[in-house]
Amino acid sequence: MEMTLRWYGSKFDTVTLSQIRQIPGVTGVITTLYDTKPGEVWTRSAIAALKDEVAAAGLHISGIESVNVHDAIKAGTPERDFYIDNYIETLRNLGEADIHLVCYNFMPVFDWTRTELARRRPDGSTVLAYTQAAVDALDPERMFNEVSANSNGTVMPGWEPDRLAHVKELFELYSTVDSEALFANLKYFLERIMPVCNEYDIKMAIHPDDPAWPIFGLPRIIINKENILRMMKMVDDVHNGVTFCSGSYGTNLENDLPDMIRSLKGRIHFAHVRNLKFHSPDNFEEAAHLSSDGSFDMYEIMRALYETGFSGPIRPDHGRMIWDEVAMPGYGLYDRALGAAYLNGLWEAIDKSHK
Ligand SMILES: [Mn+2]
Repeated sequence: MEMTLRWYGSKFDTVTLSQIRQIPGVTGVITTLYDTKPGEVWTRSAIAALKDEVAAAGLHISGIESVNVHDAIKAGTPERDFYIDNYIETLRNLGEADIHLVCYNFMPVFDWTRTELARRRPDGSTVLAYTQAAVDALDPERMFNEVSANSNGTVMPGWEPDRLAHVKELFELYSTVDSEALFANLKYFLERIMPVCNEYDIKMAIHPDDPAWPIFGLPRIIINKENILRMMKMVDDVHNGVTFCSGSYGTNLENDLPDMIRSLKGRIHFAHVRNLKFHSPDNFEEAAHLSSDGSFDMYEIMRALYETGFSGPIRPDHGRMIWDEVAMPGYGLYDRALGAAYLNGLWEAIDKSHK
């Protein structure tokens, strides 16, 4: 595995590449062209500039998170072929730049959803949190407003203010899309992009839906072992793979995370490893990465990745806000750096115990 950190680009991130370079064991970044819109072609010059900037800091691009999928593709509207052609062109441009990993998600309308962006924990840190009761009490428009008002001046991925203006239209777009239709639209998309992925050896890594159940009446399919195995089989190509995100699949306590990792052997191309603390099955918050601070056995998660021969990039995921840092919720420097050091320590111990 390679330890990495997500970085949104110098225009958007409070964390600098030179800070990332000083986290022990971190050699790459997972990044994106954050100001491109879903459906837009990523130009070769923009990709080259990003690559050069990262290289100048002594790091490299380990993968892209994300190339977002346009809603026309997810909803299967007549315009989808136009947007898939653009997606293919972006993949070709990334392949030409020697970039071989692309994370994406197939969630309708919303990216990951939390109902609190700064819940205070007993140690004084603040974390992202979720309660089903709060989602049930909110409508989607209010949700958008609250997220953008509490993001410390940053733009949260998937919660870009310009999407708010279209939230009603977006819901209309999905009014006839159930989970079977969403599966069919995903299959159509994957079958069309697999040739270019094979040509350039680009591993597509779908991110799970978060939380791992339908919200606001919208279907969600990348939520459990049964569905992800169905997706792997429906387009059975190694380039159709998975981002294993412990914090997203882990939102559903019925998901056995190490068992899921083992069942996806060879198809996990990217891993997000983080911990959650549950107060009840539908009230959880994001803990420190350390096992004892949350509800997951992080050693067993890392061991399952190790024993299935995982060789892709791994990154700590949402961190707590600590030591008075002001940053995008979940994406500060300090707690993610602690997470990277901890995950590296687990990996070293597992590696040595296998020798
Ligand atoms: Mn994730």
